Amino acid sequence: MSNTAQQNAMANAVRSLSMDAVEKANSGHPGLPMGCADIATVLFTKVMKFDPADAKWPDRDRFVLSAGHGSMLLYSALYLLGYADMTIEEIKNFRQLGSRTAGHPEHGFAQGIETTTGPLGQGIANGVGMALAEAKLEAEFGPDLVDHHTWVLCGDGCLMEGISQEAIALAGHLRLNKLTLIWDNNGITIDGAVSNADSTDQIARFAAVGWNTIAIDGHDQVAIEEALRKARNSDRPTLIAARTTIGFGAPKKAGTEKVHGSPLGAEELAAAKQALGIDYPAFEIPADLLSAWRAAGQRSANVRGDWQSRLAVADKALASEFERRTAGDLNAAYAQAVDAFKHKLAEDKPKLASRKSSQNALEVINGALPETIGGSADLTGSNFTDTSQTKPFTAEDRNGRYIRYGIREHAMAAVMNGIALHGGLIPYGGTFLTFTDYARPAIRLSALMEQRVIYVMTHDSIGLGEDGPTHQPVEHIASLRAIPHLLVLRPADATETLECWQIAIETADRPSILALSRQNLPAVRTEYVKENLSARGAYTIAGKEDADAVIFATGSEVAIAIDGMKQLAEQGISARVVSVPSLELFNLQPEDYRARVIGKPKARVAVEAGIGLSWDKLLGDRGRFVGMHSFGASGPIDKLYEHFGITAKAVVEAVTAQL
Ligand SMILES: Cc1ncc(C[n+]2csc(CCOP(=O)(O)OP(=O)(O)O)c2C)c(N)n1
Repeated sequence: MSNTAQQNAMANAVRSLSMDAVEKANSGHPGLPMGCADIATVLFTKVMKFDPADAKWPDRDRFVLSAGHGSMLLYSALYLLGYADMTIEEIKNFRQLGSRTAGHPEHGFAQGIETTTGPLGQGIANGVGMALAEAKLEAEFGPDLVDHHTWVLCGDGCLMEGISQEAIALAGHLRLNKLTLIWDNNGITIDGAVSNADSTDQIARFAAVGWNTIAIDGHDQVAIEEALRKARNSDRPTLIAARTTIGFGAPKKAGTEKVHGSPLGAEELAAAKQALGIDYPAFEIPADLLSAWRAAGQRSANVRGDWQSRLAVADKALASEFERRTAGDLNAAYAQAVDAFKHKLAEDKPKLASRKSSQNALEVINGALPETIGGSADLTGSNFTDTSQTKPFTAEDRNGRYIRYGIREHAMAAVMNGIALHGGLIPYGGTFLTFTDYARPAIRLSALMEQRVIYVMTHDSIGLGEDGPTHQPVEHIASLRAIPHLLVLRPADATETLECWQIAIETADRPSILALSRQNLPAVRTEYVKENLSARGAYTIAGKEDADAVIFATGSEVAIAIDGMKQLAEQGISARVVSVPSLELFNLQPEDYRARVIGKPKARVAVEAGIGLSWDKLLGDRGRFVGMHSFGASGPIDKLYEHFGITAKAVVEAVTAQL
């Protein structure tokens, strides 16, 4: 077989498996895998650096299938390359419950799936985060240990999504030259021709944000290889616009939306196989083809061996730090530093906005942990996300550890996902809590992928004052609590803020949102306690165990609840205040602890300057909620709390109404 014929046959193996798997599942997207099979064949068998024998090798190239609906492209390649957990059985079980081959690629389901994709455009931003992490770690550990490339394959849909603009503009600005975006330029989406809805000159668009651009025929494997190699040596991120035919090979459906997201059907499938020269049965890749793919899978084994040798002879301290960082473990200095700081807070009892307490905690954490990489979506001076250690990461200086994300909340969150997925770094980033709405799709994916991404969300209530209802979160905390696996942390004072930071840093498999106040908060925790009480989710902060009333409160409202408790005492009514920095963590506590904290009071009240949705369970039928029932308003903070009835007096009334 000629070289060209062999390469075509290898690409057809991807097409064959993809067509068959979609057909068997009677569900899925054959168009993209068939259209991008040539690209995948060249990328995986000739250009990319990876080793199925050690899928997590830290210096592997990363591949992101941003157009996640084309998942069979990735699954076929992983099987053909010899990833142990991507068996032919998994391919046959495409889209079945419990299989590794989910409808869209899910991180953690199989080796070689670097990120969960499906919501279009996210993968582009994840790739930016991975390339950013690579550049930062290369600067820190040197190219002997860190020198790899990030490849992202996207479709027209990814490029239409707004997040793509945020992400590519950031990548161009930061000159992330080890990032290549291959655009499956097939001119088709679900509703038909791209031209029905879009007429962007994508080449001009990418050039405008500082990218190198290359346009090729995406079925010409020689041109593909040349473009990929050029991209790898570029001084800027590169767009490869690869003109392809969706469903390549399907005689009637190729080039149309009919092949985007439905099985070909028996007749068209047989005709496609005939047209492509695929003469072997479904799921049975001939031995010579499979061994050619498997050999390609082994290509970088020596490169990995050389890398391991370099790690073995590297400076001992550098190598062990590299290993700690890639494992995601914390160092001993961190635990000592935060405990010392906790002692200091108990002594000082500072009255500070929790956003300021957060910055103080971060100063200590960043001092101990070089792996934190901070940033803000242009609100650094409000979020207080910078510390003395955080000089900016820029196109010129890769040693910095602060990302100026610009006004790009959505990309910030998805880039942080990419950084976390890459490994070796712990990303945190800030904006106003109300703008979590602008980042929510990526926050949801942080949670779905179980990544340690830390969202520093300040200005967490009407307490922000004069900026008014556009900026005042009301439903946000409740709606974020609705995202499974996300930790929502709302600390009441400086000590709780430190504890919440500890939770966020020490929880390697969950993202955290820190909801922080703009306004000053008095110290409500005045004694040093070694245990991280916030990690219990909720605990009694004031009052006696057998009190008649229990007042649950979070963040800035804990002090109001304590005032209410004191006023109740003057009336001879005993009350207890429970601080609830995290409802999620409280729900995870053993039943006896929960029962003890909740108690059997005659009156139950919850106080939170947001909507009451989260509190129904703790309040039961009779309990009362003191909080927001509408949007906020523009005005000074004390007037707003009064106006919306979030006061100690309101707490007292809510209690007495139940007695
Ligand atoms: C955020 C988001 N919106 C909508 C969808 C549903 N969707 C999946 S694929 C697709 C069309 C994508 O077109 P294109 O990227 O050109 O893919 P191709 O048709 O070439 O496979 C749409 C709208 C999605 N997955 N994510």
